[in-house]
Amino acid sequence: MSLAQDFDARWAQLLPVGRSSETGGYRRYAWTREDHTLREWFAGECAALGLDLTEDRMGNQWAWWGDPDRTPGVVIGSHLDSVPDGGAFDGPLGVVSALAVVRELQASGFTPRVPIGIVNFGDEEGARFGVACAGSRVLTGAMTPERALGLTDAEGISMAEALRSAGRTADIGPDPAALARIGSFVELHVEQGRALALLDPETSAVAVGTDIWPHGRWRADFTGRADHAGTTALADREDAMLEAARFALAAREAAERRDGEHRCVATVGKVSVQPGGVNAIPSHVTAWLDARSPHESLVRGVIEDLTAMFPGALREESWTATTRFHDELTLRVRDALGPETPMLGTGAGHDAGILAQADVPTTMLFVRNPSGASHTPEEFAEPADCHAGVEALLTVVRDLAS
Ligand code: HGY
Ligand code: MN
Ligand code: MN
Ligand code: MN
Repeated sequence: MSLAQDFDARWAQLLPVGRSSETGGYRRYAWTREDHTLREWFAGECAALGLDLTEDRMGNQWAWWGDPDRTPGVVIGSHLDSVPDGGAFDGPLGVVSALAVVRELQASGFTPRVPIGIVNFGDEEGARFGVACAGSRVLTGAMTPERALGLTDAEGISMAEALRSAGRTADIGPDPAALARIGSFVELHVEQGRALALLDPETSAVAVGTDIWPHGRWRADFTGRADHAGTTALADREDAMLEAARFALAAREAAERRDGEHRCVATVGKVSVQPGGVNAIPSHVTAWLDARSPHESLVRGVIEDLTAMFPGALREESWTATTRFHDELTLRVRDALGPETPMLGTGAGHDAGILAQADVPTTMLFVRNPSGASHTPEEFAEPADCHAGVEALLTVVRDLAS
């Protein structure tokens, strides 16, 4: 079986899991039934390749070809969870490619100089508990276990409870031993903006990552007073939604003031309204803000503006500083793929960024996405470009593990 055929066969296996028949999008949240199915699938595929499967203290899955005690090794992989109504590629493309690469290396009789690992990071999107890259943040110590366990989902279920319901222990924590096994990490990922889509279609379908924009998530709480939507005069209302609406507009304007050549974006993509009745005046609204820019000072400026306008409302949920991938590794990967390979920074967050922050030599490969869209079912990569991505990953792993 060719590398492309093997990739296609694995890809097809994943497509039905957590897919909405209405939108074609995916809902694969941490520690749910879908997540369990995906973790079992990953474990099964790794077992079939004869890999040694372990979990770190946060439940991230690691599969090693070669003796894990002879590490540090070369690690590839990504995540299998999704945002609400996400696309098929964000995450799974990297995991499926990694499995196909290892099978190809085995079939071709390659003898790795160091062990090769495949990782499936848990809870990358933070779709359920609000903090993105929760798996890698706890692994590296960027988020404390106490904080992670206390995060709650939309139903008020804490991560601690979710772990227990999934039949797991809540004894999570940083895992320096698991981290020390990673000599280098290369995460292959679908491109999530217009950058590669804007390249000439004749040029490379694959780019090498250079950096991740600083980005963060904040939560803003607005309190009003519940009352009857029909009988309460407008003048007599304390409607929490109005403040939340002003907040969303103010966030947009604060980003716009800083946007331009230097790019700055802010998004209120999630709100929760209490009591949540069509005929009740909102007594409480929580709005979540995501803000990013290539320049930390611009994001900080947005937050300062909003803090001044809405005193006491804002609370930081997560912050990731500017991340530059490992220069030497990035250049080596680029050289392995050819000097014409484009280099690309990204406004999207990744587990690779969290590992880079923890001083693990890390870089990324991006596969062209002609829609430029992501976190929506419109996200797309041509099969030929996916195959080019797997080939590129194969080339890189051969180089790094020889
Ligand atoms: O939100 C993000 O940037 C992501 O894709 N995890
Ligand atoms: Mn994503
Ligand atoms: Mn992703
Ligand atoms: Mn009534």
